[in-house]
Amino acid sequence: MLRPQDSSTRERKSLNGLWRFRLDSEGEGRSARWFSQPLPESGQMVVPASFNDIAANATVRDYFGDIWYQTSVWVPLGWQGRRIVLHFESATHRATVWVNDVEVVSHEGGYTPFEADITDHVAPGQEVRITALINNTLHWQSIPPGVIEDTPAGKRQRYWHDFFNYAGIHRSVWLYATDPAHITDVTITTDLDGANGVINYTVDAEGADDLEIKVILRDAEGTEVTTDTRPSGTLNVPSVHKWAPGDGYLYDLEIQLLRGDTIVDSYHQSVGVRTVKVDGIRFVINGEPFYFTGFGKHEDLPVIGKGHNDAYLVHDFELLKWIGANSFRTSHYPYAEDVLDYADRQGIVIIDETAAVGLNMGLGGGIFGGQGYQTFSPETANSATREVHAQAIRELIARDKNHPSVVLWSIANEPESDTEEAEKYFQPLFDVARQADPTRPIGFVNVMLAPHGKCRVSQFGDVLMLNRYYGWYVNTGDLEAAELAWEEELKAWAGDGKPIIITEYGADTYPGLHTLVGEPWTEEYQVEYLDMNHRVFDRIDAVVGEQVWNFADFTTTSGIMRVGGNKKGVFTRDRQPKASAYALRRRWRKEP
Ligand code: GCB
Repeated sequence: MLRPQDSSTRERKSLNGLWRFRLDSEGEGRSARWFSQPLPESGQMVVPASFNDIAANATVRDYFGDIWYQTSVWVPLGWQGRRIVLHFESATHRATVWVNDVEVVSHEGGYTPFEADITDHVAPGQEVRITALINNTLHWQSIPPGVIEDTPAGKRQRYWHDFFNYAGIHRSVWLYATDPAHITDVTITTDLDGANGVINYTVDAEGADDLEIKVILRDAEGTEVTTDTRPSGTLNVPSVHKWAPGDGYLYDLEIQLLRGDTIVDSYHQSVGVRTVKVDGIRFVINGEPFYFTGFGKHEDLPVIGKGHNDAYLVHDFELLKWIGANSFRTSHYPYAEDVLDYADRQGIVIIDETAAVGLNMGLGGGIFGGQGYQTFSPETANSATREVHAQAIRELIARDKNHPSVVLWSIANEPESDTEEAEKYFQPLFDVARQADPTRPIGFVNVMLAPHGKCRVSQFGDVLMLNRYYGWYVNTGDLEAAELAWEEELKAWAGDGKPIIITEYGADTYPGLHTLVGEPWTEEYQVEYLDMNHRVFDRIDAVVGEQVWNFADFTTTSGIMRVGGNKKGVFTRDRQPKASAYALRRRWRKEP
């Protein structure tokens, strides 16, 4: 699915702004046909934003169930004879949408886009009512999973991931128009041939059998480099300006559908020419060994929760540059497409992750609340869950396949991986990912509970991604013992002969808390903890990356291990530096 854009033949209309809003705790709206009228007894809600923190109300914040959003929009008069599409960049965690009284689309999964061709249900020059029934409940067949428990105080939503279950319409909603004959998809892969670049492209189109195709490649200055007239082919780029970490150089591939001289559809796809591969214990970009520095991040902001915000997007990337980070992981779900587009342009490298987090009943207790479930079983995560997970992988790759910034797919974070059931669950999912993208390495993020020798899933990955908390969750406050234990485990993993990226290491740190001798929770301890980790990484050849947990403090469910959320940020939630930010800056920028 192509992201909506304006071009010489395409036009978008943003539906962002204030929408009518209503929680539906009894689940009565569907049978009462709330979509067929102005939403009764509604309030107002912001799109894009999570709804949770907007209302000053605990019931709204913790609400789970059906949620109604509704807006009205005038369909532009000029869209006569055009194909008209309604596009949601995401709705968390699932949605059904009506246009006036007609149900047009349903979608499962909170972090990937969906759309409906609504041409037959609207008329240019008329106002149309758009109603979205969002549902944010997590259950065993959702990704991420959760469960609703009956408690003496009523029903409660439980889940096993360490971030707040923000929900709503987090990203932009668009109406857009194209010609009935239109481009539906484009797939780009790139290669290098000495100093020259190679761009392989495939264009898919609908209703275009009698049309010609033209693709025009332009450089960043807009100068034409080459053209072609085949729906799929290879373009050669003499003396290519490569896309590289720190150098987000992009070419523009314009795809045109032509009837004679008339351009019927035009779509612009940016292209970064680069190669990625795993070579023994090296992670190689453009033939050069690459070392990841950076963070696991979250989409998490005051007031708007997981709502996308361009000011924070640009600011966060400025902070990445300030600190000398070259990469981050989209922990623990696909981020807004604006983020990926910006990473392409800024030359920031991305590990792109699905929302498969919390598939591990061995974790938790104090952090995530009561458990008592088995991760993989016919009643819990089962083959239906795996199909939803497979679809999440396909949708992530379909959405992000053309981003040069994305160099590695992460199909899950810290699932149970030390059991036969886990091995059976995951093996086919690696196949799904490889089939969807044969060009990029694939992996998953391993948890401390499945150390080397016990993990049965890491065998399927091209790289090893490890989350480890020596000196925090184990050997707490004893960095000497932590260093020994950590090095011993890492050496064992290094024996596998694959590149190792440390995708999480971190210590909760309450900003402003200081002790002369660093104690857990102080700014001093976070610095000493990171130093210890870095000593270990620097001694192990196979370590090709370090991503601190986390870029910034973020909101979680409440619990005795969390003080106003997870405080492992190197920056506070409002993006002020802790002492560790300066320490990392010195290391990553190699400044004294
Ligand atoms: C992890 C998880 C991450 C948590 C983090 C922590 O291993 O992947 O989601 O937030 O640990 O701080 O406990």
